[in-house]
Amino acid sequence: MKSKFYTIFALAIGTLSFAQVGINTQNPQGVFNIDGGKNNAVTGVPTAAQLADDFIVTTSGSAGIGAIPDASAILELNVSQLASGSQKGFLGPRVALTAYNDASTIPNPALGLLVYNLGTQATFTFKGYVYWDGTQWRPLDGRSLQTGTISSLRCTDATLSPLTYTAGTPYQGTMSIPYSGGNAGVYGSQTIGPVNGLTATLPQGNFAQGSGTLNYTVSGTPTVSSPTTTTFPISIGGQSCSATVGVGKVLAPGEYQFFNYTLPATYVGLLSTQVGGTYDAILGGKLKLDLNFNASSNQGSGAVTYNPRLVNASSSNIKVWYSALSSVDRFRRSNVLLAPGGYMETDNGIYLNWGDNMNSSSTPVAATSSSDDSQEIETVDVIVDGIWYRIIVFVSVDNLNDTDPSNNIRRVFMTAQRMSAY
Ligand SMILES: [Ca+2]
Ligand SMILES: [Ca+2]
Ligand SMILES: [Ca+2]
Repeated sequence: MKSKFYTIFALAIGTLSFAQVGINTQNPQGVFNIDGGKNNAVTGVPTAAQLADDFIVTTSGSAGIGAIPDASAILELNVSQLASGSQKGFLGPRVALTAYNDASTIPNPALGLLVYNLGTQATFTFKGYVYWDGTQWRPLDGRSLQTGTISSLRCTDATLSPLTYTAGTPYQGTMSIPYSGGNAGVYGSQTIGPVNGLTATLPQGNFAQGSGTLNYTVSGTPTVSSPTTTTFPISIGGQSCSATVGVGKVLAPGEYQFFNYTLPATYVGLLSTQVGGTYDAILGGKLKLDLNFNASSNQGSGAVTYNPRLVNASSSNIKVWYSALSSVDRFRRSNVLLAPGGYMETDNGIYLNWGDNMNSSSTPVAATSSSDDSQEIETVDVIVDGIWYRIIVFVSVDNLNDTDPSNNIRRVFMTAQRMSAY
């Protein structure tokens, strides 16, 4: 009774004398101060720790809980003085909105109104804080939560990076599929496959407003090797198509591709065997460009040491026409139906040797003859299933500027250009 009397007395005094009201305190801060813990200093400004259980309203109408509100804040909530294990959070209104643009569950929401959406309505399952932007509820990152739609999905332009995979070797890459006509709306996560041991996944996200690209993560251990393709059925944003990837690089009309390799000058065998699983000289997923080294190129001159070879790298027959012009010879065939794995050589052998200089001595020449049959280049025009490519093959032996033949290397340059639109 006694303490109540004093409190009421103090309150009355406060009200009369200073137009300030204190509850549980004779030393109110601001115009209204509840000292929940009744622990504030009787005079002076209470410490931050003493204010931890206070509710204060200032003369400007700002409110502070756990603190005298900062001058810049209309409302300050401060839990910094509460011990770890006893701290608290801000709990906003929790509602179950029915749609991204629901303006009736909360009638006429004010611009910037903030609520926590429970996501319990089947028509609007997003869980989290959302604010009203005047026309729709958006999460704090500002994206739209309307159902995402697109007007076209272009699987024909799907790309895979890295371009190729090898059976039995774990693969991780990205399949990109462009689209247009996006409404900036949201789409759910997807998992497609596995197809040929590969699974495509897409985390939930938002379409762009207009054109954009979907980036699926592709991972797994493939059961097939490129250029054998993998086809993922894609359905998103109201559009569906089949994305076929894994064929390898497909040149656009006019586009060049450079293939560069180095290998020992003494190696005998196929270039692709020497390079191994990263060998990528494959055109249109069908025609592998290979070189068959039949002898060491560590010779002076006059020896044929390799032959270019066109290989069917696909699992179906391919039809091939070619005409080859080397700097020594010329060859051609038409209407060749190559079986899967089958090959056709484009010359009777290409001169490749170390040539003039520096295997027993390093002597600059002032003048020399024009030819010694140590170097040759071949251009192959080839049509594969109706697409014309031009391939230029240039292999050199580099003696690395010393007189030791054992370190000599071959440098392989192959350039392929697609010469036709179809
Ligand atoms: Ca207090
Ligand atoms: Ca020849
Ligand atoms: Ca050398």
